Amino acid sequence: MTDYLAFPDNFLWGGATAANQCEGAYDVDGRGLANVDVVPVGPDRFAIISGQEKMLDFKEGYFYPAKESIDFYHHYKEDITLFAEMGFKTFRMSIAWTRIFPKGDESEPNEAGLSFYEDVFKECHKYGIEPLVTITHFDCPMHLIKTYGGWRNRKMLVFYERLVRTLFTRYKGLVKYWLTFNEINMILHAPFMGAGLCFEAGENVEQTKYLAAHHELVASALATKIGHDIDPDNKIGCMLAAGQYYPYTSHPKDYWAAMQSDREGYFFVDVQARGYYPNYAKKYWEQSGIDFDITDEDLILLQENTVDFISFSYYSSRVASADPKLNEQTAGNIFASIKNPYLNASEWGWQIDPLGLRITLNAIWDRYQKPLFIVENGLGAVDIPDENGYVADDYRIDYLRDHIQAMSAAINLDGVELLGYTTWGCIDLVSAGTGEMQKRYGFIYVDRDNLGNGTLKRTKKKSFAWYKQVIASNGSRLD
Ligand code: P53
Repeated sequence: MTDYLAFPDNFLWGGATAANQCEGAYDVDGRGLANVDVVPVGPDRFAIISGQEKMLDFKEGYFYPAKESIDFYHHYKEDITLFAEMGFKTFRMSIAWTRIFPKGDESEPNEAGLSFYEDVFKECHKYGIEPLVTITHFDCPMHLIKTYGGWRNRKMLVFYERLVRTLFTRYKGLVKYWLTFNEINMILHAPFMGAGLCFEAGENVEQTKYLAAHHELVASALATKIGHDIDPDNKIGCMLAAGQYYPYTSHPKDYWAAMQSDREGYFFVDVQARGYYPNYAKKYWEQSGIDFDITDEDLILLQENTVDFISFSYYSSRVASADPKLNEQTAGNIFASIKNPYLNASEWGWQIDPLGLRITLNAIWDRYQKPLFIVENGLGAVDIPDENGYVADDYRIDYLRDHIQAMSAAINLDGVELLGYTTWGCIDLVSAGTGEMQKRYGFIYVDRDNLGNGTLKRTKKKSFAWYKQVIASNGSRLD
């Protein structure tokens, strides 16, 4: 009989963060400025992260939450101790490119930045925690944006190659699990955040986005090659913002709309996992007049350097419709989705769908048959501490329990191969979408508000003890 709640012995339980959303110390030890630093909290944020409004420097009258964030830079020992107390097997984090190459195009790296991450990795290993490192989590050095136009420029490949070669060489033996680009499909939805792109009036935005995507895909293959060359033990993965699209009705046109929306994301993984551009993409470019240079060397690189595993974030399923009127209502969200009448939503309107995680796991597994890794999942919510500073976040426990059950079903009942699970924002951090601090995901509360007030004190929430028990029981105790 199948044990419904069994997880593989070496299953990698843990939590996930990203440099710009937790480190702070934006100008410390030689760090340079990046796109992710100059995106403020507030109503302009969406226009800026999507490249419609240019903000290439700090401006008076705005608050920039990434400058200080939760100051993981100076608290990492304390924070990793807490992760260890929960029993983390892995900790997902990202490297700030501008700590290693402050401008991006230098020939020599910044030693202070390199040694910071070395210390962090060593601290993880002290507790038997395996680092899972995202090389690029939405960040692009500002100098590369101003001078070269971000990922629309092929020269980015040279700078990225220098970055990854430096990282793989320096951290050989300390890091084994790597992700090349966080949510690579974000290029299409928030291109300033995803690829350092701002658009000029009259520019063919779609063409530029796919050109930048091509450069990132080649860069990802290059990183995979270099990573394997430097250490054959390295496991290198891609990363997709996932969440299956459902058709709004059973009308075939709605099913078709859902399939097309799914392909916008799978397009990237099709290349990274299979090694070549899918026909539907080539045909779409042809029909939309999108045309850019792809060299034979690029095609060979893509073909020969597919990823070892596929990682993804999952917060919610999505809904697509062929009706343009319905689609209009969702404009302004990073991922367009019509409200699903069968699901409840978070305070930020993200629909809660644990079965959707099982569906998504199966869809990706069926498509690629490569090991999967859920590297983000969780509930962003307003937490209200009681008079002792304690947060009883049963709503978060419920969300995670339901998703862990769905994951277990995918493994045990469907035969999906899954390497691990890292919940998003295991310690409260700044939201990527809104820049708010009060959209919290953590097991650990951090005393800081949307405008940067607070002591940065860390306090365990109710979910802290709960997740500790989940990990200690290898997923069999979810009560
Ligand atoms: P926040 C939108 C939709 C799906 C994933 O998001 C997304 C986003 C961006 O908002 O990004 C990932 O913080 C991303 C993380 C991010 C997390 O989801 O807006 O990889 O950096 O923080 C959650 O609630």
